[in-house]
Amino acid sequence: MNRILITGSLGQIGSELALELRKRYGNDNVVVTDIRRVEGSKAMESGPFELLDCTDANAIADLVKKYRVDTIYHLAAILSANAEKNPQLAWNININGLYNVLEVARELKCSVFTPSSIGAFGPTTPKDGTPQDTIQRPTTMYGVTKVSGELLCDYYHKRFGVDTRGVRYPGLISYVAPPGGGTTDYAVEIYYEALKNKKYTCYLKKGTHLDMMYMPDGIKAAIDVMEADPNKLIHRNAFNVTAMNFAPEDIEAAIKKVIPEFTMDYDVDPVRQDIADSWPNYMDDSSAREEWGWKPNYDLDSMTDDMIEKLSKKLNINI
Ligand code: NAD
Ligand code: AKB
Repeated sequence: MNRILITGSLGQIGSELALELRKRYGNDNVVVTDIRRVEGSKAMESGPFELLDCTDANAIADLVKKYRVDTIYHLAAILSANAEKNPQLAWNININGLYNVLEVARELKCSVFTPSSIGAFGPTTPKDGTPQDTIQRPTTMYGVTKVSGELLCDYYHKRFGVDTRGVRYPGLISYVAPPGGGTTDYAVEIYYEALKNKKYTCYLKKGTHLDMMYMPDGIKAAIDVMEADPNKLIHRNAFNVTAMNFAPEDIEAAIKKVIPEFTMDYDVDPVRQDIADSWPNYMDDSSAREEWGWKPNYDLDSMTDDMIEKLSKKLNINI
């Protein structure tokens, strides 16, 4: 793996994944693309950047040829809460965008990383210790596109031999780029509000347990699964991966250990609550652990310490 192209690179994951990939493979070997520019973005400014709309298959193929790309990290997507606001747009970007990437990969012989999500599960999925292979009947457009994407990636591997790989991410928590309109965004916003205002109003209700992960572990998962020995992989796409699971009151308590005056109240958003209620409480990620050695480094307390340290520097706030 030498020449990499990332779609949707200026979002929450890409802004950090691009920098880590450039550190490992060299700035010029990682082409950062997005449908928009983000002024001041290190990912955009530290190496080649191109505007790219993933619904334009020819434009993807042109860039893959121009930079002699052999690996695509396909991150462009519409996340769960935004997908419920505009399901037609979500279908177009999440499905047609992925189809275009897979077709280009088939023709030009690239490997492809595609993230799925805990959103690929639904209310009839076993909620506790959700198995790797289980019932997937999601009730959101995001979930419908994620299950379809998982199947499409498996199909392109089986039918055409494309080296497709991926993980089912839980909610990701980070301080570099803001989250892009998901249901788990509260677990990022809470740190910003704790530092800025010492209080936060949560849109999910007490007791809503969801899997979560700190971004350094999310980046590690993406790179590790792409570098895994293919002979050891029984699954290829959509590996359950998790690092911690908590409800809003648990993250409140973790923040209070560092910022004792922090308080939280609730004003529940029924749309995002419904989405969260349809997702697992926690997944079983033993397939990822067994097949490619997945192991996260951060739990809730170590993530909270690091988030508060990094974010207070970024926001120039003394605690
Ligand atoms: P994000 O919303 O932060 O970033 C997505 C990026 O895609 C944005 O920069 C946006 O400008 C770009 N984009 C939108 N439409 C595009 C188009 N037509 N062509 C090209 N780019 C386009 O999302 P993210 O959090 O970085 O997520 C990346 C992937 O990981 C998605 O597939 C998402 O479903 C998945 N995922 C994310 C999380 C999470 O918590 N962040 C969890 C599970 C799965
Ligand atoms: C979202 O909430 O939509 C994402 C995800 C878990 O897929 N963070």
